[in-house]
Amino acid sequence: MEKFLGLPPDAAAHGGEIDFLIGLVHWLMFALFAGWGIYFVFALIRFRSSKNTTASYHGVKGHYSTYVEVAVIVVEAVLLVAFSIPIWAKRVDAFPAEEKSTVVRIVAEQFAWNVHYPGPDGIFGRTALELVGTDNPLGLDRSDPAAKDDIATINQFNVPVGKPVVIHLSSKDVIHSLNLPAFRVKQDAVPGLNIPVWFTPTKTTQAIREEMTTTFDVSGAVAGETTLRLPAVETVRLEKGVAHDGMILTSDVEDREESTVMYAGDELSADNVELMIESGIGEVHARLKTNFDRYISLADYSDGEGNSIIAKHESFGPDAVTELLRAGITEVAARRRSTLDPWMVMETLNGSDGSPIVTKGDYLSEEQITAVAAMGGKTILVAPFTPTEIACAQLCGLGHYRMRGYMDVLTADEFRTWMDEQVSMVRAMYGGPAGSEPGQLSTGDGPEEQEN
Ligand SMILES: [Cu+2]
Repeated sequence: MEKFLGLPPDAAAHGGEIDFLIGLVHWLMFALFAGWGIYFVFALIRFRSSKNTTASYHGVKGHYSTYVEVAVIVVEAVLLVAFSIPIWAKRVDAFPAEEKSTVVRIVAEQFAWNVHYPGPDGIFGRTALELVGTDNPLGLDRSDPAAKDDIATINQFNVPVGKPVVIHLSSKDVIHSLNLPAFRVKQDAVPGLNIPVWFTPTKTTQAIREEMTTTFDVSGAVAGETTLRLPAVETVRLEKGVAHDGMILTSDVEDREESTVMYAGDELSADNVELMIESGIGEVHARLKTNFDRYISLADYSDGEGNSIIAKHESFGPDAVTELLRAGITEVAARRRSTLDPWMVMETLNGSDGSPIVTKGDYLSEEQITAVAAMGGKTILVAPFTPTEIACAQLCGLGHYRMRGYMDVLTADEFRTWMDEQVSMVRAMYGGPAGSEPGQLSTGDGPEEQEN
């Protein structure tokens, strides 16, 4: 059942229990669904109107429905008492000793995850509200001796494998939710509360990638090469009350005083048309708002003066399309963008001269896909770049979708090396006499945000 549900890879010591329970709940739901479905069909046939011209006012006389209800309640009670409550109790009561764990504070904010490590002394430095600023999102007081070796990162959460992780979770603004799918952790972060959560990572992020390795179809990606015909620029006569749905302006529109009324890219909605007519504008240049976001260019295109509009392998944004049209370009060589999800290359492929075209650990780029296809390659082994990311599981604001942290489970050695680097960096800044400079920050080093 767990396989069938398509759960994310399980990389936590307690993950099996959670998955088992999820499986049980789904079996119960499946039984109820099937039972109700069968009864529904039975009722449709048994009580069809042609055989039952008058309604029965007596209803059910047998006791079967009561037995079934009792049975469902018993099954649910067993699920709750025998499985859910013991598993939950372990999560919230049986915390590991902090000396034997990786202890961090995670402070959520719109729209980032601030991670605070206590450093080698194991003591979290003092934080103060007055010190919170863009350079010091945790409000860490570096004049406190315990704070001098504290590490603060933004959207980068590194932990060693095989050792319990204890997170003290809080929030600076609204309710967020720390979601670590691969570690079966989901906990709301509530302003004013400090909520502890814990888990033990059993696999490194790289081991999860190895597990999730799959083949990327290079020849399929390249087979989608095509010529895109850009929508023609039309001259549109504006008439009061007439909207041109699906059309956008291709140049800024100015009134007689040369102040801009509308910008290129604005839509020809009824309101906008009316506004332009009121400003004395009779005609505009516009085009269909065809969207080529999902395509990448297969050539460099520039305008008459040689300024680049779009480079090979870049995505087409709406501005690029308008600029191409302005430069008189109506057709472009393109293919569908094939790397909507960030992939990590899992095998090194060498070209004919022996130098690598793609290297294990690379972020798979469109350039590399083209290069591998050019040397006759059909597939590349790839794995998800961020199989262990942190997602916010609360709709916490308009930038919610940006609230992603990169979590990396490292080997003990890799973690020590990373921690040593961070500590020496912080010591270099704060090791001397007490200073009041803001905290040293490292930000997430995951793949760059994809434009959509
Ligand atoms: Cu959030």
